[in-house]
Amino acid sequence: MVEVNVFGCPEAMDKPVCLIDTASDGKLCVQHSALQVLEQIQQPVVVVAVVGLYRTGKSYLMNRLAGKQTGFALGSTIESKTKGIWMWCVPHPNKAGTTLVLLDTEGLGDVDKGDSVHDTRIFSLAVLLSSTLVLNSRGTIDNRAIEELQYVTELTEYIKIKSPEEVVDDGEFVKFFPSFIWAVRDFTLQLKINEKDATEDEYLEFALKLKLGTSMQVNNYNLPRECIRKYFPSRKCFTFPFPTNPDNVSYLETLDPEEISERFLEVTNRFCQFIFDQSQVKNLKDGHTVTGRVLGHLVKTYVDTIASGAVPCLENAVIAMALIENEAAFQEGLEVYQSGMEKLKKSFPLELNEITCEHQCFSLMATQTFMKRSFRDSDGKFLTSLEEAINHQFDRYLQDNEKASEAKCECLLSVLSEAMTERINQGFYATAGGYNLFCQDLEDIVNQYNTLAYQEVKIAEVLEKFLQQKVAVTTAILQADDKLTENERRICEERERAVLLEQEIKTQEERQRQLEEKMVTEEQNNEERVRQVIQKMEEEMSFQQQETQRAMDSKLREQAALMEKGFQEKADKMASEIEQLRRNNNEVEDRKSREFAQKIADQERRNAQNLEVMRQQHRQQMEAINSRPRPSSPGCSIQ
Ligand SMILES: Nc1nc2c(ncn2[C@@H]2O[C@H](COP(=O)(O)OP(=O)(O)OP(=O)(O)O)[C@@H](O)[C@H]2O)c(=O)[nH]1
Ligand SMILES: [Mg+2]
Repeated sequence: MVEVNVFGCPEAMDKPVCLIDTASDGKLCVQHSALQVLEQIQQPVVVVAVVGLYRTGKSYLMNRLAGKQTGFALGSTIESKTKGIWMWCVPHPNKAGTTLVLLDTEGLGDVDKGDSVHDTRIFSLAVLLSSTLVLNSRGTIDNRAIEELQYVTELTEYIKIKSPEEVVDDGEFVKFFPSFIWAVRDFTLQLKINEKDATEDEYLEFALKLKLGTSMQVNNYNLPRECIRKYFPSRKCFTFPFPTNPDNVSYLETLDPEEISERFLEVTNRFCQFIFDQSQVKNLKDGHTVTGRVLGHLVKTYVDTIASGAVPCLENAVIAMALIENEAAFQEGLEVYQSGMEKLKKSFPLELNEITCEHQCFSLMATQTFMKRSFRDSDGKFLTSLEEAINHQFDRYLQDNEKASEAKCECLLSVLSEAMTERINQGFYATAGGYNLFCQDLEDIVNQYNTLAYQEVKIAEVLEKFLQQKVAVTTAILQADDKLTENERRICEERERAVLLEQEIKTQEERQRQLEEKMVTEEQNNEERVRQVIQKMEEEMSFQQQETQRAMDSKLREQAALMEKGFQEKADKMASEIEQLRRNNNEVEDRKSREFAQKIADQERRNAQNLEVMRQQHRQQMEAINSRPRPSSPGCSIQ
């Protein structure tokens, strides 16, 4: 099992594992242990997949990308070696905090196997899962090499963008497809076009040039080329010379560097460096960054879809991912809040403002954590659930704090009144002048209590209860005090009631003050949440724009190239695709703007509703306080 450190980065995946296999019934299936590896990688991933005919050195090249001589198994016979899709996760050599996921795929076109549907599935999975697709072939990029790439022309049957039922909609593939690199192995020709030196990229462009004409033959010639040009947002080519002398080639992985051609090593290094520098982090449709964990879900979703006989659909995958990720984002956010508050709970009872302050801080952290992971929570359903769950928990923590405070206040009063209770039990106050003594003792207790418990949320309520409990004793002592006249007794009784009433009002005022404090916190929290929602929405919008821009640039480049080469009709078709892309994008932006406005409005409405509930409670408490007759002259002792 791979070790993963606290940052969710694989530290010691010392060899590749099988990610997708073929079950005995011939269906593709995901390897659970590989998903477990991905599940633990919380970092964004750059995914490089290699595809191509069998026995062309794909696994060897992937090992070079992992910086290793061995790893993905190489075969030295003519039989195909790699089966299914294998995966190797290594720390990205250039981009800190990013994991490089290498996907080595089963060789295509194995005559023994002779299953082209299986091959196209492997090919389309590599396209769907990678951010950079390396196409590996041997010899030259001639017509045969391109014809062998029929898989590209079949992608419209194997990948859908919006719904599994849609008829061909490949105009938007470029938005979601990986960058494309053609690695030509054992390239022995001179890089010259029309007698002039050419770069590797020019060589690729030359090979992908379309032919003028409309005959079936020309169409067949053009189709794979058009697909490559149209689907992939960027193209790059590397031509590798023969790696070593023919006798050694089967033992490449065991050779010392001196035995490998310098030119070969130079191209290999340049190839690796290009991938390390230029390969982008994998994004989902809509721009959400793919982490190892999300990649695992993606693999499972796509493979299960294929195994069920359906066609993987990008939009459905995003919806499925959003559901999984938003649910997980909710849990993660709540855990952040809970673990912070649980630590705080150890120091309960605390002053209310200490708790609200910490609540504010943790609930902000929880929302941030949620926002970081969530995406496409367009109606704010998950964010609302998080808010509600946090508020619910907050109320529970407040109650826990109140209970702790109550226990502390009760304990304090019991200690402070111990001597007085003793005196009551001994009949100490049951004498002439006893009432006055009792009142003085009680006043001392109350004063000390107020000094010691001034920070307690339950200070007033517990004192009120304490005084209520003493009413019977107080009355008995008052009645037993012969020193007092009937009239004085009445006055005293009157004062006793006033004291109780005053304490009751204090309790309510304290509750009111606490509610006000909560309201202020809530209002600040709401403002912050709205700010975070806006920020997240702007980020999503900007991703969307970048994605469209990338597709637009690629299409404009293709259109210009077509016009230059005289393919007016194709260029016009491309122009209408560009127009369609622009229209779609405008529609999506409009829809998103409306969704965003709605989401903010909903958020604000919810905030207002919450506050209104509190305000109402506040008003009711206020009315209760105001409806109480105010005590005229509080005090408990007759001086
Ligand atoms: N001629 C030549 N042979 C190579 C090159 N790179 C690797 N090989 C050798 O070719 C054989 C097959 O290499 P692999 O890396 O297993 O090829 P593969 O494309 O992964 O093969 P499959 O998994 O069967 O599709 C091994 O013996 C390698 O040593 C190369 O650039 N040129
Ligand atoms: Mg292989």
